[in-house]
Amino acid sequence: MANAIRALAMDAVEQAKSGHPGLPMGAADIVTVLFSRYLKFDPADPTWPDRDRFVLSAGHGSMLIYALLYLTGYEAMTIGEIKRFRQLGSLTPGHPEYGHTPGVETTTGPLGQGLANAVGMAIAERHLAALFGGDLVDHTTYVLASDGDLMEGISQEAIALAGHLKLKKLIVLLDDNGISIDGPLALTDSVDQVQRFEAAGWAATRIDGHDPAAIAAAIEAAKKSDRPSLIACRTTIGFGAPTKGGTEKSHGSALGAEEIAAARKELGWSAPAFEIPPAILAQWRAAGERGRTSRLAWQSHLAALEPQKRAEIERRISGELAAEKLAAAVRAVKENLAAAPKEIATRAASEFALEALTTALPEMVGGSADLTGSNNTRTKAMKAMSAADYSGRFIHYGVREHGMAAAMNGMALHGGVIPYSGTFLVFSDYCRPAIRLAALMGQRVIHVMTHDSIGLGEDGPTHQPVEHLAALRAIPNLKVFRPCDAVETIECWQLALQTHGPSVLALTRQNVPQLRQGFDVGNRCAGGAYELIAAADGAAAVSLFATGSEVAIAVAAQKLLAAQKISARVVSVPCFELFFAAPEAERAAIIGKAKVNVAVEAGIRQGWDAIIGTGGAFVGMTGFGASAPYKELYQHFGLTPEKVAEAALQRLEAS
Ligand SMILES: Cc1ncc(C[n+]2csc(CCOP(=O)(O)OP(=O)(O)O)c2C)c(N)n1
Repeated sequence: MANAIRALAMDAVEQAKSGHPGLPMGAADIVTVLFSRYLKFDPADPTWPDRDRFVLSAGHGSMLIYALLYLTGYEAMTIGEIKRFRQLGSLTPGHPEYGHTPGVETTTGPLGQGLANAVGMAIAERHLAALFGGDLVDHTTYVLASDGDLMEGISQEAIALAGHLKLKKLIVLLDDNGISIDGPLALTDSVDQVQRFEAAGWAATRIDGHDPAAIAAAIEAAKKSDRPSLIACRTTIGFGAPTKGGTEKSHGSALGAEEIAAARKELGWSAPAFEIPPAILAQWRAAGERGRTSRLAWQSHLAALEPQKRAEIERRISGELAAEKLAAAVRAVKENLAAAPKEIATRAASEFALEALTTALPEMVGGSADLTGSNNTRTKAMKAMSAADYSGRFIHYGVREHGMAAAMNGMALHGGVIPYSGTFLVFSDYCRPAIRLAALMGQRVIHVMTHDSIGLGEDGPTHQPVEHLAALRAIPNLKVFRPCDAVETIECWQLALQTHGPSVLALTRQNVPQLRQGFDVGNRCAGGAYELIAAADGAAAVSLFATGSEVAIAVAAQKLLAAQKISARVVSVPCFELFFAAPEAERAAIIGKAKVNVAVEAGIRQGWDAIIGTGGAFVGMTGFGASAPYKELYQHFGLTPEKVAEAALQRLEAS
């Protein structure tokens, strides 16, 4: 059975003249034992909520999972798809892609991410089991990881968090082949992974990864453990390839016809390319049918539940929001703000919003990377999640931004929860690879990123984001919200929750006035930008655009211009991505026809030309910030109403 995986991997990579045969050939025995005896899954229902998760963290070995999907009988994964490995539009892309290939649980390729996603999946499983009971939620998350996964820094954050939370249903199988691209691991690494995992609170063991009995015994022991488990499986990369096996030559290129012929001989595999002998295919298909009974039993159990409980569980699994509850929560917050306007930081406004939102939406699971008090992400009622109580809805992720962001992806992929969490905006760089993958996968994760400009003041340039808004806006399919006041903050929260993809909420440390007075039924942020204040009389000579804390500066600049008889309007731009997605005519109407466009944002100009044009004036940052009280910094860097008015006047004179 394992040789079937090896043959398919060799043949597909050979046909594509591209790909990685070494890992699937080396790890074939491990996954054969796992899929034929332990993994709880049903190819007939790839999204069965109580299935075990299998994460191929070493995504370069994608032929391993494609072979498994074909062999175990996932309908979509035909031999034709295997033959079209790495070709445009095939179900067998270079690295496994979530949402593209049924049976692929997460997109992997950037090493370390899959392992950290799996930690999030295991967290979600424990949390939901605590809420809904072990008869409905009881599955294991398995990871196949490579040496490269464990060399990446993110792996340390992931394993430390998993060990601390005692995620006993997380089992990592290490393809311990001692080879990476440059050659033997001895060139670069001398970590004892068993000791390393043990130190992080895991059960860890080392076995022969080509011995099915040892693999089975280790998995059985891991399933009984009260801790997460590492099984380091000693393997030979490219197992069976007589000259390239055991070396980096089998890692990432086609083996060549001669080597493949010799490998077939060595493995005793005489079937032609892409053909699996019927008896072996039948054994694999039988392995694929093992889970059917438990899937059906699970479904009947769900169907027999009291209707209200069942409906709630089904709603949570589907990711559908309780629309009326959300609308009522948003409305209540906005009515409250209309009745008693608040001059508060948008991070505080976010906490105010969260009090209502987390009550309305029990699926929201919050957190922070050790900045809970600064990010304002924990509401009063939220209990912390711990190894002793997984029902808690707030995760203290520790100082682990990257691991946190990747775990959030895993939680969202698992389903049943909406993860949100916090750090400083400047540390979005520490989360960026995971945010990018959330965008690629279209996962609803919400990053509260506070201290969003020089407005954080005294902590200085190391902590002051300058290029971060532009850098985040550059990621396709990510929404970056920068609300200007408490009302926009709840509106942006609503939009983030309604988005099938990731969002960043960039929020201030410093207080901002409530510019939106009165009550608006609709969500004015939904179009991404809107006219906050129209020109006082006639057509505007100047359009002032701003986001977040700088909207108040634009409003003050408008008054200065009015004193000089210059008519200006103010446009708030809480979300570029929504604005750019609006129909051309709406965008043109919001940009307006003023002679002069001026934008103000405490960040770099990059990206703004699409709104203000290359001829527009930009008042913002051109370099790093400095350490001082924030009001002085705004003066020092010229982010003031006077400078905005001056920029407008200069352009008017020049035009
Ligand atoms: C973050 C990241 N850096 C670099 C790479 C490129 N890369 C792909 S596989 C690999 C290492 C291969 O070694 P290992 O993980 O042990 O896999 P094996 O050779 O055993 O297949 C590297 C550096 C990557 N995919 N992700």
